[in-house]
Amino acid sequence: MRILIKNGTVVSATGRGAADVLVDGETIVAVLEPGSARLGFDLEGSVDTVIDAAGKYVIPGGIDAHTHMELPFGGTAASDTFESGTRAAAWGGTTTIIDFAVQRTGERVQDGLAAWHEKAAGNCAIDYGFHQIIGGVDENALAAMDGLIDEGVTSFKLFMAYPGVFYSDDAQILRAMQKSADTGLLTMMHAENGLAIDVLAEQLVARGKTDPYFHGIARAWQMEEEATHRAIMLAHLTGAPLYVVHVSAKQAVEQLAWARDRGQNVFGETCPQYLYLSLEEQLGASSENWGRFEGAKWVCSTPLRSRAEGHQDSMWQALRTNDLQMVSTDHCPFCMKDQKELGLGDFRKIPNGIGSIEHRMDLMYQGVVTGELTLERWVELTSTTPARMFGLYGTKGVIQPGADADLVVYDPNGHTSIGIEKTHHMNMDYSAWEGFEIDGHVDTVLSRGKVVVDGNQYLGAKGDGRYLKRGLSQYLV
Ligand code: DUC
Ligand code: ZN
Ligand code: ZN
Repeated sequence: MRILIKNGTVVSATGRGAADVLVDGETIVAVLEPGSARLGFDLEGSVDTVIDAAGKYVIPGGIDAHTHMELPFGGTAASDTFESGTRAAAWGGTTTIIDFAVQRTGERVQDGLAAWHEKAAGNCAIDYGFHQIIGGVDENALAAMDGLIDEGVTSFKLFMAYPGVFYSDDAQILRAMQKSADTGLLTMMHAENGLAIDVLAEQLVARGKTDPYFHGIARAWQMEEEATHRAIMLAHLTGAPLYVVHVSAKQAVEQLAWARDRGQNVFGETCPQYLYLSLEEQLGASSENWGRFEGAKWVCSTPLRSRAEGHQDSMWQALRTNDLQMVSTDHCPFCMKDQKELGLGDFRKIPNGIGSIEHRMDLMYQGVVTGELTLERWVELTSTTPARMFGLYGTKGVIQPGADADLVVYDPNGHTSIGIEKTHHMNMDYSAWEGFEIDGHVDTVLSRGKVVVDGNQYLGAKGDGRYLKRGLSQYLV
């Protein structure tokens, strides 16, 4: 199948220009000056499908490098399967995900990874890779980490939060980071001081402060700043490259900037919820249905932060200045019924997570509309840097001959209304983004040369997506 996308403005991380994109099979074979006449033959007549992108942007498909499909967590499991979650991703212009395989204390890393392959294989609408959560750093886990690179899993995540679940103490972190420095595996860190947070949470509940809002009070920004600093110092000592996930506190960004200015290989992502939503709105959230519990829909960790304290502005700024390099979703959806409701009367029991995989490209494009980001930076944050950071660049994250034909035709004159009855395809009974209006629209999505979304039609299929063996990070200094 040969496809020509003509008349569009091709946008990359470094510029934009009028160009036609020729796809043959699964691959981009040419990026051409607009108009085929000068080639001396009828290019349009030689292809099976012509997509007219006049007035629209043609961008590399989005890469969401932080998702949790089917994650068993908080007494339940994330409500999107690989099938439903990757379909929703495709609807929203994301053509690659990197999900987190899980190993817990006492389990074999190989078994955790195999279980994730089992969940995903044959079910995904788009291509997918894995990071490895190491929830129990012991001799066996450390030895098994040597084998991850051969499996195409070139990054692992540790948690300084969630004692008794995924938590690693400093000794475990040190050992795992030594392995990271030896092998080139990228250390990803959930940087919050979980031991102190659990004490604060217990004290709040004992005083009757049980509403969802208090989740954010217990997980104070000092807990994120301190853990981020500690992770940076351990990374400095060991020489491990460090990537801090879901950064939400401005003080944590300051730590990252400080480390980067010293020349350390330290990176960070934020997520749409830390750019748009706030603790104040969570306090105000109430409805007839859910009473004071509605704020549960925004319970995630790290938590939403105070707008009055300037955290959201600081995230946008850091995205501009490259103190933060990427935007992922941390897609970890739960329904309100039977899932978030587990925490009625005790915020500690609310499963932590927000579903956003379908809306990341749109929400970040709105940052272009409002002047927070340039068009090029939008592409860089959502596709090109994720590809480079996680060893996919060249095949993914770029429009050039030889790259996979993962392409999105984005209409800046279109409009997207977000909500459970509107654009929502995620397996959730509410939307954390209800009522958000976007001045743009994902029109057409190609995944490895197959048109999977065409306007309001879904043409993809379960099993279209392939496992991606990733290389080492291409972003290190
Ligand atoms: N944070 C969340 O909100 N959900 C899943 C795990 C995490 O760290
Ligand atoms: Zn996390
Ligand atoms: Zn996560």
